[in-house]
Amino acid sequence: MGDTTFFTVDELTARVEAILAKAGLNAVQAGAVARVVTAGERDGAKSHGIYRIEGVLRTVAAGKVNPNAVPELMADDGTAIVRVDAQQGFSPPAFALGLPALAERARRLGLAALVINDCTHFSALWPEVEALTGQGLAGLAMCPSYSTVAPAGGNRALLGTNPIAFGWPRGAGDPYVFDFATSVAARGEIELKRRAGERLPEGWAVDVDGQPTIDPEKALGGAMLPFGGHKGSAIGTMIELLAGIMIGDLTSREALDKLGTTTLAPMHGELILAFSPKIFAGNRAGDPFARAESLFDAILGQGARLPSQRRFMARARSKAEGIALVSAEIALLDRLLENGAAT
Ligand code: NDP
Ligand code: PYC
Repeated sequence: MGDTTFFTVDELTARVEAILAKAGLNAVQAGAVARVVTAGERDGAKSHGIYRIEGVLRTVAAGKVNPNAVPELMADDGTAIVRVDAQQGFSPPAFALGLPALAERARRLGLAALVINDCTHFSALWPEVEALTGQGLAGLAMCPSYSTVAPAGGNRALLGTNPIAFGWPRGAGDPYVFDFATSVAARGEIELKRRAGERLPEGWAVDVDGQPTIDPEKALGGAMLPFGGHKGSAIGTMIELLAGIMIGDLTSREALDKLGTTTLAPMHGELILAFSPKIFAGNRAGDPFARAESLFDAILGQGARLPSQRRFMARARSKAEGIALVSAEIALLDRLLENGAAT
């Protein structure tokens, strides 16, 4: 395609990092944020790729995130819980800081948790669980967001889009990973449809009066719906409890009250659990990794695909050909470097 330019991961990371550094982020923040944004583009996960940079810059310009934050690892309190204070910076550098201690404790104890407090959060969660599977561990990550989702049976925004991600290691192969919002779709998907002038599928959202809508503008002004009715609603509520209230951090409603807008990235906490399948299996019969492979084979044997398969294929394509950006996306990067975010 004549409209497309290809970048290596290093080239795109450097380009994004330059935009973030010019906007005032220190090296710790700019580097970690640039890596997750670039990973989103590399994996064809557009709703959390370069489209997110503008929101990051707006949040910095509004003074709602600390661009100079250096996250702090709290002293070991003898429990299975590793704590990182993000110092009101973005979540990716806080996770990077906590990961070694989380993995070490999970390998030693079988189960460990990483609590990140006071982080500004805009990213996908698969980077977290994939980092754990890369160390032979299973992982579960979750966080609130800001209230944009009505509980099942309700009609006003209360819960967040509250993502949850799980990863299981598969040796040298790609891990089993799923990562999704507990709303019907991520809010980023609705924003991308608005920009593209597309309508929403039925059942995604209600307008400000609580009436069903397929208009992205009205959906953004109203409330999104949980996936799977009462089931998604309950999982979204669990995330508010575990990754908000239990870790002494903000719920989605509190995060929105504090921020006052959905146009900036919210500040709250994140919870990541790490499991050692070997320790959990103990002396029980059967190797857990081999048994997992037979489960995956049975799923694939029915013609189904595993979650993240599309993403891993996009990653392989990006590795072989480079990360493809169209001219409008390159113009966006140029504009953000030149002028920062439109206010
Ligand atoms: P999707 O509904 O697109 O679902 C994503 C997951 O389901 C992926 O693991 C995907 O794999 C898998 N999947 C999709 N279709 C199939 C299929 N047919 N068979 C098997 N697996 C399938 O995601 P969402 O829109 O809900 O969320 C997108 C992203 O937004 C997530 O990464 C999430 O973390 C992020 N998010 C972040 C928030 C935050 O506050 N930080 C809030 C909400 C969402 P594949 O990728 O291979 O298609
Ligand atoms: O896509 O729903 C979303 C989202 C909210 C905050 C970050 N991503």
